[in-house]
Amino acid sequence: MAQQFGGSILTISFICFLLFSCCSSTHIQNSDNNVYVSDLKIIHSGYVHGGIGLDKPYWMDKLVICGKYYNKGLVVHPEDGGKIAFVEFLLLKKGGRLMGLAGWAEEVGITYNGKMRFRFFVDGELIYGRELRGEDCQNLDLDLGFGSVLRIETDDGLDGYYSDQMAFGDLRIEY
Ligand SMILES: [Ca+2]
Repeated sequence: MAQQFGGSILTISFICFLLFSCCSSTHIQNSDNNVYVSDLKIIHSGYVHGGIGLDKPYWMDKLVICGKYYNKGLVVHPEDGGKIAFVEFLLLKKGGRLMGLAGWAEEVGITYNGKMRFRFFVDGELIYGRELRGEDCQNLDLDLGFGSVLRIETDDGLDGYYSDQMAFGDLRIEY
């Protein structure tokens, strides 16, 4: 009886071990290899009009850039008056590449005939920056180096609030 009981405990333990191994490795694999910036901890931000758009803009439920819908991404719309909006994220670990697409987050009935700018910094050092027009799309594939804070800045491109709905589709770090 004791032997039977011991055998059952062993069997149950083994099944639990298999389940745990399976589920935890899948989870770790996903989070280790592909981390979305919108899921990272924000440690500092300012001058973001309407709030930081985590996976969607504040004005609608869908993030659409250059005609494509994104389930994950980031919208950093600067405050009017030439303000520089910024958001700082705590990186989970060193290294990796910043991937995604930069462009204008669409809004029905709003023109995109203007400019916007974005810049990425790692631990205060500029790693990439660009000016885009509203209809432009820019693929991103940037080496993050070994820093611990990713800072994203956006501004209106020095031509006022036209096309300053700066957004990043599928913005993620691949390790
Ligand atoms: Ca502008």
